[in-house]
Amino acid sequence: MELCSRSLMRFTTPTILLLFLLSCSTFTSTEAYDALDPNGNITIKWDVISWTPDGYVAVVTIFNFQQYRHIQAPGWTLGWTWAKKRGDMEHDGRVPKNFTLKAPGPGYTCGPAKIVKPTKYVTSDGRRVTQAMMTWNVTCTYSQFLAQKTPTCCVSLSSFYNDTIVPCPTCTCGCQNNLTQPGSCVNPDSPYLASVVSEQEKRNSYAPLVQCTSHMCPIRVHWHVKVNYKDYWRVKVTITNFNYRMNYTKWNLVVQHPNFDNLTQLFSFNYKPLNPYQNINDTAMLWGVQFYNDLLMQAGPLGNVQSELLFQKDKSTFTFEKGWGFPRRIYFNGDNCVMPPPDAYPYLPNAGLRQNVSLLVLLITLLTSVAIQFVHKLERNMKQFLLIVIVGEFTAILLL
Ligand SMILES: *[C@@H]1O[C@H](CO)[C@@H](O)[C@H](O)[C@H]1NC(C)=O
Ligand SMILES: *[C@@H]1O[C@H](CO)[C@@H](O)[C@H](O)[C@H]1NC(C)=O
Ligand SMILES: *[C@@H]1O[C@H](CO)[C@@H](O)[C@H](O)[C@H]1NC(C)=O
Ligand SMILES: *[C@@H]1O[C@H](CO)[C@@H](O)[C@H](O)[C@H]1NC(C)=O
Ligand SMILES: *[C@@H]1O[C@H](CO)[C@@H](O)[C@H](O)[C@H]1NC(C)=O
Ligand SMILES: *[C@@H]1O[C@H](CO)[C@@H](O)[C@H](O)[C@H]1NC(C)=O
Ligand SMILES: *[C@@H]1O[C@H](CO)[C@@H](O)[C@H](O)[C@H]1NC(C)=O
Ligand SMILES: *[C@@H]1O[C@H](CO)[C@@H](O)[C@H](O)[C@H]1NC(C)=O
Ligand SMILES: CC(=O)N[C@H]1CO[C@H](CO)[C@@H](O)[C@@H]1O
Repeated sequence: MELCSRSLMRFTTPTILLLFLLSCSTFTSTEAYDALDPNGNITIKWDVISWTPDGYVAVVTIFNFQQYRHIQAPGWTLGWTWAKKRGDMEHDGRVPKNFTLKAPGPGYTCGPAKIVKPTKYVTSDGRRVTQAMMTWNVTCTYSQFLAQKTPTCCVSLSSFYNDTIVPCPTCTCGCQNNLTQPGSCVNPDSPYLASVVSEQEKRNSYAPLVQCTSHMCPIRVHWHVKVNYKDYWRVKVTITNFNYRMNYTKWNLVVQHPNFDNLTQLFSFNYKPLNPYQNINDTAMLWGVQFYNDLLMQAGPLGNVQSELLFQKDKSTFTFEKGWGFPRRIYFNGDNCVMPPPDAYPYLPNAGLRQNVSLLVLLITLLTSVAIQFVHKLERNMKQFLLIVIVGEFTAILLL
């Protein structure tokens, strides 16, 4: 990802020169254990490349091996302490220890520096291979629990088969509280909106300034089950930014749903299946199309991006019952989005009455589906007309 700076040079003590490289293994993933990215970690490689009379020169490379957790503005910081001089180092080299990685906030835990096989370098002409004098590896893993972050993202749900729109749970990311924290959120129609936002910008903090909502989250992901076809079904996903202080560049969404093994088409987002467990393809990473919607603009009329997903039904597993059509898990930029409680999901009308399928019901279903397929090809205003006619005919048949 682009959020990696190429190389950073830093002098720490006068005796040790460190050259920083941040390796961005493409668009690549962590909680200390994240079920969707079990091998995700950040690895710091510390290569001593030459000895100097009073110390050494080292190249420090940071590899982000996480599938979907990238480093956001204002960037990362790496800290460490020096171990006491050790007799087993031939030179007066100093061993770094107790690494702390902020990327940018807390959340990462780094293990000890381990001496590993020295890195080999191929010279630029490709003819010689040199090798580091010494190499240490440090592995850092992320834990959302450790980050002690309040949620930053929530999910709302709706469907074509039920009018109910299930909103994000109230107070997911905070509560509106005019008494103790006036100004904790902004009303979009406030005449002072512009001045509040620019005031906050001057303070130069990265704390979100959110639009007043019942959930108070900077990000909401809405999943709408839009259409049911014979062999396919269609979902519309909308990501809305409620934060007036953040343009999310290179955002990403991780979605877990069992039908991702048969995703047929995806509009206006990029897609990559994540296979944490080889043979289960139920998780996907979605991200924006460059120059089109890879930038999720700050709160306001432009602060949203959307896509439609077309899934092929697997007749043995597909159902709209029991909320099957809704996602199991959603992450925005690596952070878990809070879902509404399962018992609030929109459900199929008359779900309780379905056991008694009479011949009449079968007949109605058959005729309606024939009618609807036919009508699909016609204009919208024609549709109502035609449906009425067919229902009329149907009534006639019944009366006969
Ligand atoms: C760190 O991630 C890489 C790539 O996924 C993996 O090969 C390596 O084993 C991981 N390291 C640890 C200590 O988990
Ligand atoms: C490691 O660093 C942290 C924070 O800088 C400090 O609280 C802790 O005591 C250090 N641990 C060791 C073993 O030096
Ligand atoms: C040390 O880290 C680098 C970069 O991830 C990796 O290529 C190397 O295999 C690691 N060494 C060991 C012994 O894990
Ligand atoms: C907070 O204050 C604003 C304006 O003063 C008002 O419009 C809004 O309804 C208040 N919200 C709550 C939860 O009291
Ligand atoms: C977001 O981008 C727009 C257009 O580039 C810019 O006007 C606005 O100031 C940016 N907002 C933030 C919070 O960076
Ligand atoms: C999972 O997805 C990968 C990559 O698209 C594909 O190669 C593999 O066959 C899929 N496996 C299953 C079980 O769908
Ligand atoms: C739609 O789903 C809600 C639950 O979210 C339920 O209370 C309501 O009765 C359902 N509507 C119909 C028409 O079944
Ligand atoms: C469905 O049929 C069962 C018996 O076959 C009956 O007890 C039940 O009341 C019926 N339910 C409805 C909604 O008609
Ligand atoms: C209906 C359908 O196409 N099902 C396929 C979904 O994907 C799995 C795994 O790729 C296939 O085995 C199914 O046949």
